[in-house]
Amino acid sequence: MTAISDPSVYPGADYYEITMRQGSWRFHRDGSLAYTMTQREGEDTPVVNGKAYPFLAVEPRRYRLRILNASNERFWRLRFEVPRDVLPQPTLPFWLIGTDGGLRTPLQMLNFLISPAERYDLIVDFSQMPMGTNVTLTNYHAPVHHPGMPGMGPVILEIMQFQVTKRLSGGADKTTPPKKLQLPAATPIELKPGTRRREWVTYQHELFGTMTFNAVPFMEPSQDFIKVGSAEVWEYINPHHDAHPMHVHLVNFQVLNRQPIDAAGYQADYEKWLDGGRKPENRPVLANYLTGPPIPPDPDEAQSDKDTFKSCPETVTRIIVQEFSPPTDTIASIPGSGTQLPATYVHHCHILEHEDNDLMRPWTIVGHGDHADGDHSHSQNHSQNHSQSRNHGRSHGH
Ligand SMILES: [Cu+2]
Repeated sequence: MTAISDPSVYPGADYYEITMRQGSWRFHRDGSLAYTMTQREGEDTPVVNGKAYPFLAVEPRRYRLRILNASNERFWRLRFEVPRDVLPQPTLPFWLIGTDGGLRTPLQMLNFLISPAERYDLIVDFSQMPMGTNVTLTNYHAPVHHPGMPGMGPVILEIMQFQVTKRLSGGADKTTPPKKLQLPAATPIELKPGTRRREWVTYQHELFGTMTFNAVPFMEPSQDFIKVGSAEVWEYINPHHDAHPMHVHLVNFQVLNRQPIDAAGYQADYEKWLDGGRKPENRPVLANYLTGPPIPPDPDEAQSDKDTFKSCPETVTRIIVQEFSPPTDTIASIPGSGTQLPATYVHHCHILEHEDNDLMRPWTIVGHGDHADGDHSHSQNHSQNHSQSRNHGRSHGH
């Protein structure tokens, strides 16, 4: 990714830059960390760059904030709140200029939802804030889990403050207004007819039981073979009540759409299919469980390249990958440093307890002529297992 602080490429874009690793922890009375998965319900203390409820003195100028959600389980809906007498509206608009897949066309926003491991690259303009104004980064309607349930887990409303107390240095803010920034736009990936679809079902037999993709444990060898250079649509079927931040290694992708499903019906029939020995012809056909039309991606997801996305509850979330191509050329003149095919990568949920237990699977890029499972593609109801179909002995994951 090109640094936008390079004036030869992006004149006027050398904003003051702050990298924010934003998470949340929970502390015992003696200051030690509580493990929220077993000891307490959810984190209750916002932490930015290692400090709880911090503040930062800023100048009345534009800042570039590069935000990583480093929480283990908390989704945030972030916005910048200002005192009532400062603006006609209670929140300060900002510009989104990049996501985890790189830079994008600037988009003015008021708030955004960020899941663990997602990154958002923003320009926030404090130049119209009177000296002494406190701008508070707040979490709006986002409980511990997403979407969560009202009253479940501690609520965090305020995260940190930007205090406009420093004098403007250098005489003036000479940076480009973000609206006029010419950044590389993410070209929408075109969905061509016949693009291979692959289903990833987040499967959990019962609450607190093992979580897997397609009821196959992580340690089982790869069953998914993708022809090098090909495009695919991956359909993440989530029949449960919480969202998962899914991360795919190696490739960037775009969020294509989301579509609501009959979650209980799908889960029941999926279990029946597992119990019946996973016969390919009996696998539940996703199209039969759709309960509404496709929903376009959120504004921050549209026209953005991504490597992490929200797999929403009771929903199929579709992502599209333009080209599965590992770096096969020699890297940094080191002989043999390029990737050799077949090459196996992983994708996983970014909530640590989910990925370790066992919501993570390998997938493999194969060369032309190598074994590939794309031969009976172009349908939604293919078996993930095809000729390798066998019951892995742990079909229930409980
Ligand atoms: Cu998860």
